[in-house]
Amino acid sequence: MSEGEWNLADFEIGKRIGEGKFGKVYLAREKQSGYVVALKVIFKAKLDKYRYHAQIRREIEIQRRLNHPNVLRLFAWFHDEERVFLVLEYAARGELYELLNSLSHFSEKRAATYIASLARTLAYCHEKHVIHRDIKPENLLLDIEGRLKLADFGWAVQSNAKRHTMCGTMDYLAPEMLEKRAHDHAVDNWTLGILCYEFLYGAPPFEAADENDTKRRIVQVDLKFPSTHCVSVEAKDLIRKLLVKDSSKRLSIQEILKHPWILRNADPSGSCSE
Ligand code: N15
Repeated sequence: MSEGEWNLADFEIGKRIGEGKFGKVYLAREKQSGYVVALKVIFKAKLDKYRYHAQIRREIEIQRRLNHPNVLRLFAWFHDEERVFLVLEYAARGELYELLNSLSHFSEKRAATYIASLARTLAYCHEKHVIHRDIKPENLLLDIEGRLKLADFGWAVQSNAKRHTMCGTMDYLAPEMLEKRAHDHAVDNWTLGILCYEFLYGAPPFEAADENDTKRRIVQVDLKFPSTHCVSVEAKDLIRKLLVKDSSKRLSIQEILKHPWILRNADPSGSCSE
């Protein structure tokens, strides 16, 4: 697909494959090339003017600046009177979240492979001064080869200074965001710890009956490793070194990639076939 002016008539629309905050996602095929994409349809009426301009435009700008094999591509966008259409990369194996649900939890090999590939992707984003801030299984997709694709930069920010704003889903939020303190790219490293735990145990570590309890558990770093799951000492070591309250003491991305658990378990190809 090349750059240019696109419109809805250029696409054959297939089944619905997703539903997000702002719109529905359909499988679609560009008629001339036969190229299969994910077409996201956002009704302008569902966005007030401020959000439309501020949020969507910002997301488009962020996505445009990122060109990495593990970042879901935004190929083009266009709009008509009522709708905005985003032409997105199609990830054939769908949501990581679904896979985690169906397997209950991942093997150490699979978990380490995803964590390593996320760490490399975040290193790239951070280099481009983008903090994702909303990494969670729902925002992770898998391509035809089982490689991870980071999608949805709905909460991402371009980081030139430390930020003070509050947003996102509780379970994945770092203490400094919950406490509305200044935060930087280390919030994404915290989230890697949360995800690593969730991949291995099937549920995030600070899950609780209500949001206040979750928040309390996060700010106290009330971390427990249930013995019902057989998780290696090295995996727990990595999780403990990421879920550290003081953001300056968390493992860096480079240290994650050199951690013995990653070196021992992660598949360098980034896809897991077991
Ligand atoms: C404003 C703009 C630049 C934001 C760009 N990012 C997004 O819109 C984030 N986003 C990505 N929102 C939805 C998607 C999305 C892309 C959702 C699902 C898919 C997608 N590509 N491929 C899929 C997909 N493939 C599937 C295969 C099987 C079952 C479900 C699937 N979903």
